[in-house]
Amino acid sequence: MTKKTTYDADSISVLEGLEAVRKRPGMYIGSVSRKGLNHLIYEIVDNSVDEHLAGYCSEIQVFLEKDGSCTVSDNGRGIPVDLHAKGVSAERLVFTTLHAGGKFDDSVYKTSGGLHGVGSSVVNALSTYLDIEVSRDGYIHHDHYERGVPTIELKDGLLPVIGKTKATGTKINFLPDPEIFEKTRFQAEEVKSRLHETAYLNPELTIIFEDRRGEQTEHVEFHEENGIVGFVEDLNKNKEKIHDVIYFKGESEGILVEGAFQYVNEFHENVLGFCNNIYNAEGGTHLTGFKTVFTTVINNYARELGILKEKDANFTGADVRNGMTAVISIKHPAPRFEGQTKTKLDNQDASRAVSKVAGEEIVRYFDRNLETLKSVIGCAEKAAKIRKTEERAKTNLLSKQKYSFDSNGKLANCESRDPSKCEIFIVEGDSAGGSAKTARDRNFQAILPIRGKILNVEKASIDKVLANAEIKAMINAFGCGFSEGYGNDFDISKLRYDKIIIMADAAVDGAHISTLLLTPFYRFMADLIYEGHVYIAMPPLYKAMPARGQEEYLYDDKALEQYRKRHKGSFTLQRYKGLGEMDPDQLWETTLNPETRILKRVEIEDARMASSVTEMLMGTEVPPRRAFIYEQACDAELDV
Ligand code: 0RA
Repeated sequence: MTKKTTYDADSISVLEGLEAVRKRPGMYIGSVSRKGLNHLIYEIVDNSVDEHLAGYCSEIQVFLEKDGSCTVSDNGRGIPVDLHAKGVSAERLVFTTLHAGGKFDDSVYKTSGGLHGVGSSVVNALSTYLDIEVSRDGYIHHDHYERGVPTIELKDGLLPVIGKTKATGTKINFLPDPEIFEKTRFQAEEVKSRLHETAYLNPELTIIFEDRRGEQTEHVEFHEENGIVGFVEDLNKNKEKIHDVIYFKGESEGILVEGAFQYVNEFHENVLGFCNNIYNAEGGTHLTGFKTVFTTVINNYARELGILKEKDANFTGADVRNGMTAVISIKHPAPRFEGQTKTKLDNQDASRAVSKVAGEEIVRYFDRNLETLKSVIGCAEKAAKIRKTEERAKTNLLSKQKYSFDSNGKLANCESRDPSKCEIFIVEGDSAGGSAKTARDRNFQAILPIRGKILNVEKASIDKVLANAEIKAMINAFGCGFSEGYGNDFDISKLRYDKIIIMADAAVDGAHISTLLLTPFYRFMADLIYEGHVYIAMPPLYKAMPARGQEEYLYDDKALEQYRKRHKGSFTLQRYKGLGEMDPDQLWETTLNPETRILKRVEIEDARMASSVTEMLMGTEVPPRRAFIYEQACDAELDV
């Protein structure tokens, strides 16, 4: 369980000033894209959750305000405001010094330790303003900062009091700094999803969310009495369930372990790991502990029941998790993280503890619920069968693939063989494909036209998927193979193109085409997305030709609206119905030329709450190269 020690001078170690945070924001919040922006909210909320875990806070409110700011308030004890050893209010130190945070120790202030658990001071540094009210000891204490710098003068080191109150709690209102963030509009859906998840992991907590930015305020309350059982139920809603959710809980080596799982009639697994309420995107020791013991348990039962005969090989781990949705949540007193994004739990004792608790509890359950056990083993049998078919399919594909790159049907490859310079455009439709082939710079741009409806692979079995010509063409062209739940033959180092760019008509809603095209990427080549290689081209919807002045391409209706406001004189408007309508020069200028085009990079924003694959995929805009280099140059300058 998370423990709070007493709050004293030593518990906050001053590492560096907030200047460092503004210079290299990415180091502290991951990125300055929308993901990083939303992260500001989580940093503040996580502190309130810690106060809940300490036993003092039952409700947290998160409001997205009309002015673009966010208010997070809780009914905890309130951040201490008394005089700190350094002669200023403790609150000041919390917001102006970079403390080690839970990443390095189990300090007072931050126990959980997640991706970038450095907390309040980072949010403060990256906000145009941050306003705080602490209700404690009968008074409301007030403080205010601008870009991390306090603007209120302390009296004898103490904060001004702006009112009386019987309540206790902390209220923080902050506005993200547009000098730092590419986008400053919080994404309500993403924030709600994360808050909902927090509610599942803390069944006694209520989280109230309001989006006050629109005409009407959206008000949502998250309270999930059933905890992670409800979480699994929600992840599986709209799916064909094979049995009721199985729940287990226990303690070992001072680590609290909790798990819930349920099988559905699908061909993949979804096993999520949390440590101290923080999602571990890269998994880690808690998950390996669970997976290992689960595989052993199921194989033992399968042999005991005679489902696996002596001559049969064991089910693989992936076999036994076929169709499984699981949430494993542990509370660890001193978590350590590793991996590319520091979200992979690294403590060996976590593996032992989960393995012990899950092993004992799952056997206890299955001993009493043989029918459920049999249907779970049924899923493993199905998976094993498919795995064998797949292994055959894969051998076939790979042997065909060997020399098929250049003779790959309609692929118009580029001349360069240096993957770092190459791009491949996936173009829907033969006519658009033809225009793109004429318009491209064949030196570094390849075109792969694909036709019509590509198979919906979310549901299809692997051999069907591999029989699909369009998907095969993509796998062949990219050159890195593919991975599926049952094995991993994907090798990103073999990728032949730095950018894979999906190009579809502007008129078609980007999200719509992404649905079918991105699903196979996500399912078989997820690393392409995780490593930022997948883009969506943004062809313009209109061309505005004024009587006097420059022609301008407009990328959506909003741009047109703005153009109308901006542009008083008369102008001719050309609307492009499809890519095929543009002449090669226009296509080059608007969609292909790195100097002038706009791309959206596909990101997996929130892989856990989404009920279908496509909801997870979102775009962030990548400006034309010139603007991009300019931004990089700014960064470089700041990076000294
Ligand atoms: C340190 C000590 C105490 C409370 C908190 C931190 C605290 C921090 C935050 C951040 C957001 N909401 C919060 N609520 C409380 C307890 C001090 C005491 O009363 O002994």
